[in-house]
Amino acid sequence: MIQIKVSNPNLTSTFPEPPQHTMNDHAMTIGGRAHTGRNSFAVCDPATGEQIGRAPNADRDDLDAAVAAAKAAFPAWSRLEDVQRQSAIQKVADLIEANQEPLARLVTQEQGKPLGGLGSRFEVGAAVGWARYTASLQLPIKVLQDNAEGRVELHRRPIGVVGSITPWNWPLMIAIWHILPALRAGNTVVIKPSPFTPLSTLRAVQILNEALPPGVLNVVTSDDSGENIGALMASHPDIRKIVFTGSNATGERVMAGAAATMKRLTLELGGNDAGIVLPDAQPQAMAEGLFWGAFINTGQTCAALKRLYVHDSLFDAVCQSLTDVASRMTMGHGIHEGVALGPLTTLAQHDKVARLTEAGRSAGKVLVGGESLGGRFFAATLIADVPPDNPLVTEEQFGPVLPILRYSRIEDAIAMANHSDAGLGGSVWGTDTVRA
Ligand code: TXE
Repeated sequence: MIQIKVSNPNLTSTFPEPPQHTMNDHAMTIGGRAHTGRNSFAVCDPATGEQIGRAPNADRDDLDAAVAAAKAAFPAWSRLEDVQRQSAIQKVADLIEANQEPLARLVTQEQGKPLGGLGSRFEVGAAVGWARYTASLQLPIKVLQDNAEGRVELHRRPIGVVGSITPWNWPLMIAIWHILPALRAGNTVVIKPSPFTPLSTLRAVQILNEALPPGVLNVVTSDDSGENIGALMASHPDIRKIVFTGSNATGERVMAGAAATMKRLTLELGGNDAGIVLPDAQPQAMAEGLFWGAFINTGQTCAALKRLYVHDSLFDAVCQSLTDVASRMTMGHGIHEGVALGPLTTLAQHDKVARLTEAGRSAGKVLVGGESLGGRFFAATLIADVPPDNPLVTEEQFGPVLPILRYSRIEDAIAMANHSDAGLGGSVWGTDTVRA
């Protein structure tokens, strides 16, 4: 065990010895067959920086082969009876469930979240749940109008090849969110995971192919160092729709790239969710819920709580109870049981969190944490009385740092919460749920 003490005496972060990795090469799946590509790139464990495997570095030809395979598989897959696709997706859910533990370990190794708690076992379990839910969906013909003037029906039809581009924060669950609704509706898919977390997607697609006809689901991986495969997907003439989860800036590029081919788009981009604590809330009772709302996956979650507005009357009590919870959390290598918080997945993300923490510190009061613990580890940090126009409040920190702001009139809290051009969610905390 390596123990690291940071400036706050309450916060002791424990770094267990890193596990031994087995070096694996992972293949893409194109047309139901393993495909290694001409080159490969290293994938590293964010907790140690050490290489845990290599992924194929796809070029334009590999992408074209994957799209061609998906296009060729589309007619037969889209003509199947609906119940046949439902049963294939049920089988997919069974396969993910049967491989839950190895997939969870792969997610922890390449992404950093702990195995337990709200970590990678939770992520793979959620993927199983979403798969079963998607399989259960009915796609009935909907009658929109049926009267003397006429009858109008809504029919849902597949559109062809769907391209999926995923990020590194919840690589497996987001892959399942992208892939399965598209397949369920009769489309075929080419997925490209983030270069930081390609291994769990490569493995999951291999496994899913056991339940699917060849070409229905294909995967390409790239480290974006040569031709940008995501950008090529956005402009590809044989891809009819892109589903993308990632940053605003890349989302804009996907939209621009897709314009010439008039693709349909689903873009899930940055979030900056506000939480409002009402005067009738119970600080101690809600402290764990608030903490995990913000710090799940070390804060690297699209719809995590990213700024907290607390009523004056219980500001100090909320700060204290949140500090107590944060101080109890163990940070370390996620592969070890008992670790609650892992590292940031990328160095860029670590540096972004450090920059925004400095901005928050310059204007507010650090209650706990406030600094890097070395490598990609950053201490769970709470900063009180941060002004509303501080970058830590206005930008998406996407890390383990929560600014806490004070309000006295609820109208002001609502105005501050709404003063943002970002999504994605929000929360209100109190005991009177009708008032909340
Ligand atoms: O995302 P990118 P990054 C936010 C978060 C984070 C920031 C940057 O704030 O700090 O984004 O993360 C592929 N055309 N979120 O740099 O670049 C890329 O290979 C098409 C919030 O990792 O958006 C990867 O597969 N695709 C978000 C995917 O886009 C391109 C979750 C996402 O990478 C491309 C993740 C291009 N030109 C980050 N360039 C959330 N809210 O959930 C790269 N890609």
